[in-house]
Amino acid sequence: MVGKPVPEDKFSFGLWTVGWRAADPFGDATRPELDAVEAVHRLAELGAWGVTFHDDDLIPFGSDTTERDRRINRFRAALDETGLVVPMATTNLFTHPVFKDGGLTSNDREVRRFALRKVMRNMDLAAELGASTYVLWGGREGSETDAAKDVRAAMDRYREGIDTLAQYVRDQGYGLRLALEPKPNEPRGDILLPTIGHALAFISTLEHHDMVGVNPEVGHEQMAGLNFVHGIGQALWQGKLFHLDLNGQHGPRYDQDLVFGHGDVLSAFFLVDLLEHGGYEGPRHFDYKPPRTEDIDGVWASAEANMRSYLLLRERALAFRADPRVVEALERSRVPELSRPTLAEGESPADLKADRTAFEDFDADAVAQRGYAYAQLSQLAFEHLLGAA
Ligand code: GLT
Ligand code: MN
Ligand code: MN
Repeated sequence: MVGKPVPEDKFSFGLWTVGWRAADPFGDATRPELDAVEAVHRLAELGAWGVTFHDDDLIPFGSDTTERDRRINRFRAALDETGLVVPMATTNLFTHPVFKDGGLTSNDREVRRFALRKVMRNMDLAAELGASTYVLWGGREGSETDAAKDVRAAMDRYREGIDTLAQYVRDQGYGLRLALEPKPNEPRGDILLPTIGHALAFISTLEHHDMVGVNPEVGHEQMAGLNFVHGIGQALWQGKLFHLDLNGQHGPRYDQDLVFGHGDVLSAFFLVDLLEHGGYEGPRHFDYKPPRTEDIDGVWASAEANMRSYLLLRERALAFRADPRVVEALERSRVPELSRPTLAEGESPADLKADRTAFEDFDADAVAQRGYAYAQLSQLAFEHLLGAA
């Protein structure tokens, strides 16, 4: 059985997760406000390593300088007392009505300039608190009608905005990297940069592309019916997995933000397997919502559940990799063979063309008889997941 989480596990939580008051489009809040200082202490007691925030989670929109400083100082003191770190911060460009048509891609230029300033201001605080990643989730960047948004102009403005922010980070000498968080829809009818793939393609067009990666969220890709593990695999392969948001989702529907693993559990197993052996060393960040039915005890129970789910899946994934039957099954399925280049060292297209065994003498019908034994392999994974192997 797994033990209590420890800082080495690198578990982090957004202040907006445990602090969610559970107001939804149909009902009022069911929980009172949670003090950020209380959140830091409780998360530390539970074994978390880090805490993340939007500017407005910590300092309500419109606070004056005195109030702002007071809140920051209390928060900083709580961090010092508990040893919790701030690995990431982000900006709220979605709650205030001024952002109803977006921040960086609003049709209103004044809004875009205000949005940039709001991000820059919180980047200053993020850098001061030692964060290394700055997330940008463009929840309001999008439209409900295609008549409203010139998508090509919006992409120009998105690129201008991200490059301006990256340039700011560079000019200030901050140790921050930017991570874009894709989502297909909600709250907008359609959101720009809807998937990991769109975000990666967009990043390649940036002047400061080296400073920008992705912050994919489990549920957001699954809302689009996509395979999260494949998306993470490609982001890792491109060196762009700067951060990630772990949670649970039951397929395409509204954004559920369930506890990690409490959705597609098989996908969660393969995700943890990939993160643990795929070279990802960043935070294991939870972006979930404690269900609206829960009181504060339920909030802390659900926070703990995220970490326990990850640890349980990690235990199972490590056992899966270490099982000699799995090593053998992977061989039988030719999984390691995919790491072998298709051409031999130094082989040219002309050499390949001259190789009769590759085509003229290749017996496609005979090779087609080979089974890949994925049935056995995938059942082994399933049994390990259930602790039955
Ligand atoms: C908001 C959203 C999340 C993002 C947060 C970062 S805000 O809660 O639903 O997916 O990660 O801005
Ligand atoms: Mn998220
Ligand atoms: Mn979400």
